[in-house]
Amino acid sequence: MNKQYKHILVLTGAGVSAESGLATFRDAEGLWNNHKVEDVATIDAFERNPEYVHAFYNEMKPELSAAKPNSAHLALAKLEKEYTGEVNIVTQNVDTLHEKAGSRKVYHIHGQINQAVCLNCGQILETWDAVDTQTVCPHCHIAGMMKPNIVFFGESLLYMNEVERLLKACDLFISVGTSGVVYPAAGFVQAAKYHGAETWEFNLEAGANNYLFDKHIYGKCGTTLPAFVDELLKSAEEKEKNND
Ligand code: BJW
Repeated sequence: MNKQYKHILVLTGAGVSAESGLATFRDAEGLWNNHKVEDVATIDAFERNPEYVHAFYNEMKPELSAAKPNSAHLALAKLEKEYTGEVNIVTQNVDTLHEKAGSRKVYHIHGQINQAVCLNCGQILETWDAVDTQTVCPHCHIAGMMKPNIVFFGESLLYMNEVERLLKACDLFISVGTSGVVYPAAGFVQAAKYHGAETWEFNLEAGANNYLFDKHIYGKCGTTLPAFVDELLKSAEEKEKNND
């Protein structure tokens, strides 16, 4: 690796948490295997049957709360800590494994499982406990208006102003463990490329938008990412030594 990057932007998807034992969405044993997407992951579903949607996400909480970061999450945290340039993570995941690994600059564009948002006042309630249609908002004190802070199909993504700024600024864009089918996240690579970034894909296999990447590293990211991060850090160290 002979280039020194100043702004690295990492987009992660469910595949980065697969080696922590968490199901992905679209693989054979995927998260939605026993559920219809339109029953649990759309804003219409929530409006139609909030009890059912709350129950689906409440059921997931204990597993996600207990999950431990794997070597891919740890490698990204190490990169943020030790790399001379800036490193930001934009994650589609609702788990908190990047934070558990020690990453600080993490943007959850599809929300977080351990949060609920009040549809009356916008207040975020942070909790690993179950939230339901009786839950009272701690801010406006109205009951029955809390929604899991998860971005459903048909809803706007979170932190998009920040993400647009990061996409313009980055000179290396890395995508890890995402199938590249859900927009607008699947289009971030195109935006980064348009603004001049080098683009790398880490996945088990080619994602739907793989033609937009300059480099492809196929294999389990728990193995490929630590090797990539070590190489990046080593090359930065050598450049510093040689005063390049
Ligand atoms: C490994 C690995 C290992 C495994 N190592 N790799 C433009 C064009 C077409 C449609 C649209 C568009 N713009 C908007 C839309 C509509 C829609 C959309 O994209 N639909 C498509 C599906 C067609 N998007 C939206 O509605 C978004 N909102 C929006 O755009 O608002 C404005 C708007 C609305 C309506 C119309 C137009 C504009 C919101 C999207 C919200 C997504 N939310 C979800 C989950 C919700 C609930 C839940 O958690 O249950 O977020 S969907 C789901 O998919 C979840 C994920 O974050 C997301 C992405 O999945 P991800 O992470 O890629 O997982 P997988 O399973 O698909 O892939 C895993 C990958 O890992 C695989 O490739 C494996 O190979 C790999 N892997 N193990 C490396 N060890």
